[in-house]
Amino acid sequence: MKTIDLRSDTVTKPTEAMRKAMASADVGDDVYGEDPTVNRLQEVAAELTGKEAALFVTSGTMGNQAAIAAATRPGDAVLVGDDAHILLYESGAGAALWGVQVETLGTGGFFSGAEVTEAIHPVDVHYAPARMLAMENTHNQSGGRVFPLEPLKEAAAVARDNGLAVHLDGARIFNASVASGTPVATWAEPFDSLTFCLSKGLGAPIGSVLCGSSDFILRAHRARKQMGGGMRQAGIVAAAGLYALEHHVKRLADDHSNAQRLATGIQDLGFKVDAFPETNIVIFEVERAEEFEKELVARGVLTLALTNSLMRVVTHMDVSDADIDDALSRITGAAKARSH
Ligand code: TLP
Repeated sequence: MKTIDLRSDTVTKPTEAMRKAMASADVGDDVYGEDPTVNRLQEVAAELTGKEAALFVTSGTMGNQAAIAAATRPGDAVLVGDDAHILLYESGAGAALWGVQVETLGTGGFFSGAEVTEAIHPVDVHYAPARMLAMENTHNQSGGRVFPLEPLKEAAAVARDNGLAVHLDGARIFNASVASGTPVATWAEPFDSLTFCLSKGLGAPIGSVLCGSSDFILRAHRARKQMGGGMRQAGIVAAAGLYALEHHVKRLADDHSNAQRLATGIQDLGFKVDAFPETNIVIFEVERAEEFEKELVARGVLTLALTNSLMRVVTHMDVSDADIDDALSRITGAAKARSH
């Protein structure tokens, strides 16, 4: 029985063609800035996002943290939507590495300009001064929802008018772009900086890119070094990123339609789907989710229990249309076995 891995879009393995591109990559020592493939990836990323410069980093987490380092000082506050990756899943790095306090606003990862205004405290010694607003698009924990462009622009503009740096955790910004038909550069425009991940839906084995102004990237580069993220012949992995940007963007639409099919099937079984998927993530309610996760493992379907009542499944390039049908029939089997 083939295992169908729906835990995350991070689980994909490089294709043969991607491996060939990696094997033949021209490389150099990137700590000296001499890796032509890394340099090319950074140029392509800057161009795609409409920013001056870019920095190849090991992960989305490192990209977000380098951005925080570049824009804040210890004791500053970083504002994020609730359930943001920066808050929940970066192992407290903002506090541990840069001494910042992460504060939340809005609900379900979304907020308005008025909520940004409200979240920025007046100048008063009691408060940690808000120095950065970090938004997340698509928003992971809400089921890969796209933060609509107009409210996003408004929230970013309010933060900027109040002197905050505005960062986008765009781990899945290509999903937002494909789902909306709006270019990545348009989604990036309201932000001083953004990260996007090559190792999620785009199917590369490693890597993210942080983009911003040349000055900002210079500061972030230092933070990357401090985190031990200076890689040497990194062109081997940058080549996978370049390959992914060239060949794996349009196909994200297939992941989105697969997620919708999965959501419909799951809903038909009587589970409540949190929000009908706009992109590649489906979150649904299940009693004793941790137990259900194990019941599905026994049937060769890997999922993620986010809490004991919420499960997440994610579509990606290593699950085919037929795998979705298969996964649905195995989930149906597990759900029926429960009701007996
Ligand atoms: N998310 C992972 C887990 O860490 C939860 C996943 O499986 O979805 N921003 C967002 C919005 C993310 O979803 C992730 C990864 C990151 C940043 C961090 O990327 P990595 O894993 O490359 O550090």
